[in-house]
Amino acid sequence: MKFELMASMMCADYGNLEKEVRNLEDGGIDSFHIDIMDGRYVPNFAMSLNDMRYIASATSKPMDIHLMIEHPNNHIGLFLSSLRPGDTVYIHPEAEYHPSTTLQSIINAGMIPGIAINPGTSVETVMEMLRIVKKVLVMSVNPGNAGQMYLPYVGKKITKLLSIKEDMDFEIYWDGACSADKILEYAPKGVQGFVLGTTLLFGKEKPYGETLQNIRQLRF
Ligand code: S6P
Ligand code: MG
Repeated sequence: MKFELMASMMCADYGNLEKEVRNLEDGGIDSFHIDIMDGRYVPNFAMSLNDMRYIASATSKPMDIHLMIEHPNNHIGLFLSSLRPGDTVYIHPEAEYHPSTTLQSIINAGMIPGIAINPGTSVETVMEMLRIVKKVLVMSVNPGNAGQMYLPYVGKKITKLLSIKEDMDFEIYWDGACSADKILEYAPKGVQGFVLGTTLLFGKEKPYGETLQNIRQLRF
C-alpha cells in the first residue's frame, strides 16, 4: 500500500541535526515536516526560518512546512524564497484574514498549497478553501506541541473529508500522535500520508530505518 511518511523535525535531536537528517533520509523518510510557530497563534515556538533553511539545504527530499503563525501572508515571502518548487506549505485558515490570498501566493511560487485543520475546526468552515488546496493536514492533537494524546473525535472529520476528496481534488494528511494502529486504519481508507513524531519515530531505541521499514511492512 502506497502512503507517505513525514518526519516531524521539532522532535529531532538538535545536537546532531545534520546526522538526524542523513539518518532519516537513508532510512527512507519521504519528506521533512517543519513546525513553524510564533508563540502567538500557538503557545510555543518550536522551529523557525533558520531551522527550515538549514534542513532544506541538508536534503534533496521535499519539505513539508506547517505554518502555525498569525497572518502568514505578512511573512510568506520569507518562507517561499527559501523553498523549492514542489515543496508543500500549509497555513491555518483561522490565522489569516484572507487565507485564499495567502494560498494563491503559495501557488504562484510553484509550491503545493495546503491548509491545516485544528481538531475544533469543522470541514464546513473550510469548504471553499478545499477547492483551492491540494493537501489538507488534519490535526489530531491541538497545535503547538509534540507528545500529546490523540483526540478521537477527529476520526469523524477524516471520514467526511475522505468522502469528498476525489470530487474536490485534494489529499489528506495526518498530523499528531500518529501510531501504527492509526496508519493501519486510515491508510487503506485513503489517507495519503502521516507525520511521525514522538509516538512512533523519535526518541526510540530503534534506528529510523528499521522503524520506517516496519511501518511500510505493516499487514493491511
Ligand atoms: C503539533 C505539530 C505536530 C507535532 C507532531 C509530533 O503542533 O504540528 O507536527 O510535531 O504531532 O508527533 P507526536 O507523535 O509527538 O504527536
Ligand atoms: Mg505539524
